[in-house]
Amino acid sequence: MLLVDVLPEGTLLPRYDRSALRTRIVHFGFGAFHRAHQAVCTDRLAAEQQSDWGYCECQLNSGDLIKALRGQDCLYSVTEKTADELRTRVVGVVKEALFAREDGVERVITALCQPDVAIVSATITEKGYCYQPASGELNLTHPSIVHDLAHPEQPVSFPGIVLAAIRRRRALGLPPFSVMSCDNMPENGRVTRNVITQLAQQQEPALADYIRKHLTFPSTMVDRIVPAMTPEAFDELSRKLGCADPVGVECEPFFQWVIEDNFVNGRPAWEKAGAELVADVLPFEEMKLRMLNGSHSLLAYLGYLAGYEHISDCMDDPYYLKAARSLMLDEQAPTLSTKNVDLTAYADSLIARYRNRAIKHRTYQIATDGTQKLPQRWLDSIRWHLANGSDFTLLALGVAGWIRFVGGVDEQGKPIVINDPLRAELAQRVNDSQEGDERVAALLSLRAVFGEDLPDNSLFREKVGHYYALLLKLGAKETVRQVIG
Ligand code: NAI
Ligand code: CS2
Repeated sequence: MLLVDVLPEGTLLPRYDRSALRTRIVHFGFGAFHRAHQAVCTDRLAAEQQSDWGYCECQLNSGDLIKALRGQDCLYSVTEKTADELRTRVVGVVKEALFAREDGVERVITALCQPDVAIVSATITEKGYCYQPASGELNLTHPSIVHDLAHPEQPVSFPGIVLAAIRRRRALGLPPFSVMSCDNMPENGRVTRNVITQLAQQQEPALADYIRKHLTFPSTMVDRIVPAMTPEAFDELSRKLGCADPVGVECEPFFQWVIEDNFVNGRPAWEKAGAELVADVLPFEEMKLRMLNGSHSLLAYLGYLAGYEHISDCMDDPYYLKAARSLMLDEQAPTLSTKNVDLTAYADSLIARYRNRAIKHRTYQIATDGTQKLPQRWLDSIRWHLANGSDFTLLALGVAGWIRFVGGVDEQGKPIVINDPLRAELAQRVNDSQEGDERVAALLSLRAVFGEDLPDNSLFREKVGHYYALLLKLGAKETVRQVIG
């Protein structure tokens, strides 16, 4: 348990009056990222600007963290790490915490219907939105959505729960709130609006109209590398803190949060604590999703296959480093609508962050949920190159690496556990196809990911097939060396 009194000198403690905080934000997804990103920014505001914006944290699918958090007065630590510096802060802006399965979804809906609640935010991973990755539309066949359509008052999905609260607030005459996604999706505000409004449309078209008129869904670009905590990381953290903190996280010092300034019922002055409030987030998120997340995924699949456990290990291989930088500058940068940004300097700063050895960011972690990530990280860029007749070697190599990875067996013949909401479908396609061209064709015809166009594009199929064959023949390390060398 976190013991504030034993923490090392220099730890930043929440010395502000926590009882003055009000629950004005309900956040879904109390994962590593939220704890080290939005909550820290909001904590800075409370500490430095006497802000009274506090959180109710909600978990939908696992409760251990919520239990641990409640056991330590809703406090937890965030430690920023570089090779030679550690900085710990204890975050105090959480007022209450709920685990829907144990506390009951009714408690979550009641929390959302507190009159002071002005913002609902989320870091629930791409799959939490129950959308079709290729189109950004609600997946009406998703089991949780099928459930919520049948039981609108006992919903289980994020869109279903938020919708139930919107319905109730409207009936009670309470002001509407804004719903802000902080997940790595393109136009995450649009996706969030789509899934909630489309669910409403199925249940009660008048409610869908109300949402269109009265709610806003600000988009955000979020950036801070926050690896999942491992047992070893927790042990090391306990040694540094002088006590255990089961809710603690570690992250890099870098922090970026660009927010579309479009809130219906007020917002914290996040710009006073390091965020940027802008009219249009799209150029920022496109740049970040394609250059950072796109290169992360390339390193994740090809790095994992090569036996590199962490992103920083990939950076020790000069060919991998060069491949990541070349993907950013030669294949992603030209596709961007971003203006007035020095993309070379941006790429160099990303490489410098990837080299931070104090951050143990596993390639396996980044490789999870590939079906939800590929469209925004690679596939829109591939479409751009196909339309412009330009080269997309590394993007095609990345897709080939993903196919090799979801094949489920590594280069040493050991099984790879595939973590992906479409894993059953992936496994079926793998099992029903022969290794080689047939496997490539089976996976590229997954239209929920590759859309209606790419599966039928012969240049795309040929290029991916070519690099897949090289990966089988030479292995990932040698393929990257040959392609980039
Ligand atoms: P995490 O694994 O620590 O947390 C995932 C959270 O999502 C948990 O709270 C979990 O309960 C929730 N969740 C998972 N599936 C869900 C579902 N179907 N419905 C509702 N909630 C669900 O992961 P972490 O690191 O917090 O990342 C979460 C997301 O934050 C990422 O997927 C990404 O979109 C975004 N992000 C993460 C960054 C990082 O470096 N970790 C940086 C930038 C963005
Ligand atoms: C990573 C991101 O897990 C992943 O897929 O690419 O979480 C990445 O660490 C963040 O977006 C950095 O801001």
